[in-house]
Amino acid sequence: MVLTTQSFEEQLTEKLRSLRGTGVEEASEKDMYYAVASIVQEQLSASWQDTRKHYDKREERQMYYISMEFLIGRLMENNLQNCGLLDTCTTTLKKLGFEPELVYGQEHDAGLGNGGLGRLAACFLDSVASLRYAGHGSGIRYRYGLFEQRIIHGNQVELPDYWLKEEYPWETRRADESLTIHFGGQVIPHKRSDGSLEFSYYDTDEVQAVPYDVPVAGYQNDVVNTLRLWSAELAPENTDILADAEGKYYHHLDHMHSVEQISGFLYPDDSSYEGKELRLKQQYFLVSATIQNIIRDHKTRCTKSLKNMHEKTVIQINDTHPSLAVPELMRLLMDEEGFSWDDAWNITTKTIAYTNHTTLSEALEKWPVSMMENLLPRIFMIINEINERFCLGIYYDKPAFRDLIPRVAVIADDQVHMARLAIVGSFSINGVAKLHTEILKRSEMNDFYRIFPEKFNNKTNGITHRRWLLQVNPGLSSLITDAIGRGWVEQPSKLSTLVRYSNDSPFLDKIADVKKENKKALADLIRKRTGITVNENSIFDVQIKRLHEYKRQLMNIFHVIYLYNELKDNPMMDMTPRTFIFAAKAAPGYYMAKEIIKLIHHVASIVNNDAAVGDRLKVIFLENYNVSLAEKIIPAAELSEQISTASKEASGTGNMKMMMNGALTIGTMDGANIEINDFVGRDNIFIFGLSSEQVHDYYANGGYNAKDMYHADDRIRRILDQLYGGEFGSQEIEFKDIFYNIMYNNDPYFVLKDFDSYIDAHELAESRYRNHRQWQQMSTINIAHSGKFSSDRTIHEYASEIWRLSPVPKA
Ligand code: T68
Repeated sequence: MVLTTQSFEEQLTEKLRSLRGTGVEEASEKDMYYAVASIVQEQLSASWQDTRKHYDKREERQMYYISMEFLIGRLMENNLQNCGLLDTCTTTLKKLGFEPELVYGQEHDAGLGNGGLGRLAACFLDSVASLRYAGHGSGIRYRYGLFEQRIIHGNQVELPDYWLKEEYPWETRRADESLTIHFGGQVIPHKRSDGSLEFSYYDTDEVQAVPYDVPVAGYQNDVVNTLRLWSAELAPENTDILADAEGKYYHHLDHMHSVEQISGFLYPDDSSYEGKELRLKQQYFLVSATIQNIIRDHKTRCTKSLKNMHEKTVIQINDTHPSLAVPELMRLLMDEEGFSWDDAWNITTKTIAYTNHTTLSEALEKWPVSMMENLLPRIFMIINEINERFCLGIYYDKPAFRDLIPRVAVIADDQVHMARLAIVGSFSINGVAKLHTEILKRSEMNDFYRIFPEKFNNKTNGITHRRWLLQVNPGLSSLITDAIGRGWVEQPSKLSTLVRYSNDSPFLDKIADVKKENKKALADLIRKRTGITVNENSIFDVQIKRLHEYKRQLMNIFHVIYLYNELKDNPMMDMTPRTFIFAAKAAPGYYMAKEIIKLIHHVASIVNNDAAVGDRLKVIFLENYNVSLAEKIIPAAELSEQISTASKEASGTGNMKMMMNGALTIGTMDGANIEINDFVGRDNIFIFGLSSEQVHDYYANGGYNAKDMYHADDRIRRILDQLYGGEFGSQEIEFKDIFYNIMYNNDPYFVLKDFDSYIDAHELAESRYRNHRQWQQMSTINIAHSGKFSSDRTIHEYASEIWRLSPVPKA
């Protein structure tokens, strides 16, 4: 039911009174926020129930997306938009004297993810619902999300992100659907009458998994799917166990205190794994709760028997973090449902599909056998058997591959290799961009590719254009709609018709006006948050993403130092003013990343305060990067820095978001940049640097000689000397570890090697920028081709090629 402005206002007044005990006049923005949220939640709830009932009745296949991270950010505007109330609400709030942005801004970001992988999961949920697919998200309701970043004297300081401090209006606790998860204990085998074995468990520690459901509304289509977030609680029957726990008093006390830690916090590493037992507990907790839930769902909507489970269900695991889904499904099918190994294996390997997000070796998860055995004894037995059968299978059935066995064994060197477990136990393995999938096939997973070529496929990432264009950039969205109609909102491929406007002067002028407005808004935000006034006519050059050496924020700041040096040497230099905007969190234990943050701040403090430079060069670091901040920066970006060492960035998704908002990419031939380049053409992107093959060859031959580069290139030598002992160092701060890493660790990410071509690419970008019309044309062409990077396209591909799902017809 669509609400009119009048009835919306009436409902608001009523909600303020009943929920917050206040009237419009005295209401705070927070009161208003909760009142609006309650209206929206009510609007969604009928469709939510209908969707659930509709799915429960349907025997058709359903998809479950298991992910340790869902970086959903704020939901208010998204939900308002998807139920068609955004304009009504915004108008009403204004009429009542409220600033809508301030009201929506009351929502604390749900930061239940680190970066790209978690945000991808959130974009996928939006597309799945909007395209009417029966898909569910399953994750953990961490009490603390990704840490809040503060910068103190240039140093990153981490504060806990207690996002649930105030009531979260979108979730519904469903204690009646709680499930029990078992850890530790003993496994006892028993012989059945037919001689086969069955297993029972004793002395396990029990944890309740309590689901909290968050609605995922499709775009104005009455579909409301569910993101189910599991919270760990002590099982009620366990609370008085201390009395009769002979000799186990301290064990139980310990257990009682540790249970809630399982969903306590999100691990803040986005590119390396930490072998902490608590992380393994989190993984098993999520997987066991999800798979038990799936089995329960199957029994409700299909048959009591799970024989046909693989026909009715598909499970996508987001990276290897949920790989225990393989042995857990085996366990439940065998131990609880009475299936034989072979039948259970047949079902499992036809149900699970795995997405890989990285080739970085430090991110490959491995768990010590002893840890797995103690924490999950039955699961470990099953993994052992999976491994034995897999290795024996190769030995006898594929003798040509016998020599691969030590490299593909699921258990090797006393560790369980999670990627190998995921590959062996699934029917599909996909990379997240063309190049990434090729690298998996050709090198990182080549052994497996030779054994199971049919399992490998590519699904290039995407982003939801409804959040990342329609919602965050209303100016550009209405300009597009005025030009080509509203069809692009439901069919983003239609954005390509914008190409026609790339020679249309009035349109190009409007594109420029919208960008100008967005830059002004960002400049205001920068002024509010940092006190720095930036030149609104400067090029807004943006690099926003997690801080990692491979992403090369260091190369970006070196370029800033280079420009600064140029300006100092030649004060009359004709240069288009630039504002370099950074935002990035470093993993708390990642020393080099934190040094780079410190360097960016140090350079900023010198450059921004040099009167000789004035407003021709500014360096801005916005702290606490999260989804909401990205939403403010991206519409104002003009140059999008996607400068990873080629082969290292699996895909990237910020590249897509900025392109969709009219920024031009300066980037390496890495990840999805390659596909962006293919679509927009070389004239509409600034490509530089080594190719992935060249990088690969250098690594194979021990790298290149960074010291030679230092001696050969005056610009580089000057910058490095300035860091260590020179004017960018000081008594207290010297960036000697950055210096040493480049000089004596041979510049592992090729910052110096790519520097010259990076400068050239920037010079080309600057010269293009000077020709305003040409820049707007390039920008328009980028927007026009960005429809291919909508997650709708990605989800269609997953649905037709992996999940074999069709959209659910209207009820
Ligand atoms: C990112 N990976 C890729 N990982 O780096 C990026 N890792 O290229 C890609 O676009 C994106 O995934 C989506 O496919 C991550 O974000 C993590 O966040 C992560 C978290 C925990 C452990 C390991």
